[in-house]
Amino acid sequence: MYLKAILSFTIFALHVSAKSVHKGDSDWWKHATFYQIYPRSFKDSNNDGTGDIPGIIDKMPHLIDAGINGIWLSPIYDSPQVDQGYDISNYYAIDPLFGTLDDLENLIKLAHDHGIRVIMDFVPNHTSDQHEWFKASENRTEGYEDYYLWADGTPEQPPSNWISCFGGSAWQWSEKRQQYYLHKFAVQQPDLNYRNPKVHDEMKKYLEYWMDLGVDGFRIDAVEHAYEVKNLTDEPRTYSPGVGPDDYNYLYHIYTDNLPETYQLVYEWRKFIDDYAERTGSDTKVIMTEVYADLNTTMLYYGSADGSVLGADFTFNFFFIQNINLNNSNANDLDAIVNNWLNALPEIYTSNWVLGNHDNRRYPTRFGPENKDGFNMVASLLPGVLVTYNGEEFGQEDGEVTYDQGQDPSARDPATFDQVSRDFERTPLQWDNTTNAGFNEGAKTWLPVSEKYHTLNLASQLVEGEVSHYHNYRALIRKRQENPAKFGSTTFKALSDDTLVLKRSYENDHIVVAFKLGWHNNSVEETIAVPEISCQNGIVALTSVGSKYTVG
Ligand SMILES: *[C@@H]1O[C@H](CO)[C@@H](O)[C@H](O)[C@H]1NC(C)=O
Ligand SMILES: *[C@@H]1O[C@H](CO)[C@@H](O)[C@H](O)[C@H]1NC(C)=O
Ligand SMILES: *[C@@H]1O[C@H](CO)[C@@H](O)[C@H](O)[C@H]1NC(C)=O
Ligand SMILES: *[C@@H]1O[C@H](CO)[C@@H](O)[C@H](O)[C@H]1NC(C)=O
Ligand SMILES: *[C@@H]1O[C@H](CO)[C@@H](O)[C@H](O)[C@H]1NC(C)=O
Ligand SMILES: *[C@@H]1O[C@H](CO)[C@@H](O)[C@H](O)[C@H]1NC(C)=O
Ligand SMILES: CC(=O)N[C@H]1CO[C@H](CO)[C@@H](O)[C@@H]1O
Repeated sequence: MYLKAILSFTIFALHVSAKSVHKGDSDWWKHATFYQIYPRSFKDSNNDGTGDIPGIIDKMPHLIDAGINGIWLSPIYDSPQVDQGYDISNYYAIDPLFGTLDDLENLIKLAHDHGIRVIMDFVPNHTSDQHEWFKASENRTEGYEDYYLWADGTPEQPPSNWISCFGGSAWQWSEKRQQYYLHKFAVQQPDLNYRNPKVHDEMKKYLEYWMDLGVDGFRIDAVEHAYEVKNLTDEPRTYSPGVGPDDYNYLYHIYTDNLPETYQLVYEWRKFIDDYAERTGSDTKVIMTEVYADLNTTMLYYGSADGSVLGADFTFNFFFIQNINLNNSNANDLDAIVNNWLNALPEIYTSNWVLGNHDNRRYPTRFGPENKDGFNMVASLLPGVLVTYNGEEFGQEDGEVTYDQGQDPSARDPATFDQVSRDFERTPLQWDNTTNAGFNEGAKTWLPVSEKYHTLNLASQLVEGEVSHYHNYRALIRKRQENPAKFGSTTFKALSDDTLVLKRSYENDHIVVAFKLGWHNNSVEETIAVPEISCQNGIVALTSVGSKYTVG
């Protein structure tokens, strides 16, 4: 069968149904959809300008309706909020900005009542400088001396040339201790010393505390930064054009990033968490790791290929984020990214697909708004786990933020604010077209609400019978639970520079996605053979917004 004249930006999924029973069931998380909530921006229940845990509780009906299986909460722990909660001053307390421990317990209970799991962010790479451990360590209080990475130097000459991810030297002089401490991020975020066994014990205590409270797993933040070489050797220069000596990319991070000890640490945590689950008879507690690295390095965080050593249940697949962009990519690039990943992943492990998060521009901005539905179809119907960043389900786009309104500590230079700032993808969720997009009751919001909310909001996409990004997302989440999506074989390939096909097959049951990309804003019609659609009785199950096809 030929698909004739697929109009530009037309995407549709074809589904042929034939009832069949699958054999054996897998772990709950292996086909799950995890939904990342950025709590500051999700829903502000007390009108103080910042989202909070009661706000998440208010929006539980939406999460249930969407059909997601788990929420992952970006950090809500006690924090001076220098880096929006990634600078933790107490791992055992909830920041009052977000609510109380009772609120969190209520959220966990409510979520569990609806079959939704709760994943907490685990931020092991550093603490806040306001943490008691740091105060004690700086003071050389007995037992705490080596909780952080301290090194000698003079106020003029730091121990090495290492650079912080936020720019400038990664070393900060402490008058009090008369030594330098390492900070891979902000000055207020001293790095913990993982060569100290006491730090390992502290982290296990922390994991256990939250598992006792009922959380279903952890997303481990920035784990690649946990270790650096003992001898503190200078890193070599990259000699990249236009990159200054304060810029993180001035150096190759061969001595501070993704050291072999880092995988060992993940393997150690995995064992600890698995042992806990076994001891308490609970379901698998899932571990997801955040690592920006090449494909081979990324795979090492899963564990060994034969499964004799296990690491994360999955480590985020950031290749859509790292390797695809609107201006320079085409269907062949997508084909390569997906197939390279699937080929590199040892068979025993579970794949995962990520389009965006709180650290990268929203995907409609990176891939073009015409491709919103197409990418959701591909990401949700490829095998394995789907991770959705809040707002992606209805196609929220980047907000508009000026330098003066910016909150991101990594974007301190007005000249590079637009390239560096992560504020654009963090503006409040656009729930409806009322005041402040329904995020709160009108108080000034921590980041401005995008002006796009008048037309781009969830409520406008709930109209029964209309094709919308949200209706498509919701349908896809359900389709993910059908046999071809769960257990089927996978074909994903470029048919031309602008067209792709994804086919999942399980016995006589097939799901086919035909995707015409809108990369180049090209509205030329293309006639193309799609041999993957060979069945006689296929029906159009979903169409993208703007498609000329109709369901049925
Ligand atoms: C600092 O060190 C002194 C002397 O060891 C000790 O008495 C004091 O309690 C310490 N302060 C903190 C904050 O640990
Ligand atoms: C420092 O340690 C690293 C890793 O062990 C090693 O590759 C490097 O050569 C050492 N540098 C010096 C100057 O000893
Ligand atoms: C990645 O691993 C594969 C298989 O072990 C190997 O063939 C390939 O050269 C590696 N790629 C890089 C960039 O190291
Ligand atoms: C893509 O190209 C346009 C036009 O040349 C340019 O304005 C825009 O900044 C580019 N976007 C990216 C992400 O490079
Ligand atoms: C606001 O949204 C509601 C429901 O989504 C819609 O009925 C109404 O027309 C919208 N108003 C404006 C001014 O867009
Ligand atoms: C696509 O190109 C047309 C004609 O050049 C232009 O009017 C339209 O705004 C463009 N659309 C996008 C999404 O860039
Ligand atoms: C990769 C990365 O930068 N991850 C996080 C590690 O911690 C910093 C500082 O708190 C966060 O900003 C990052 O998001």
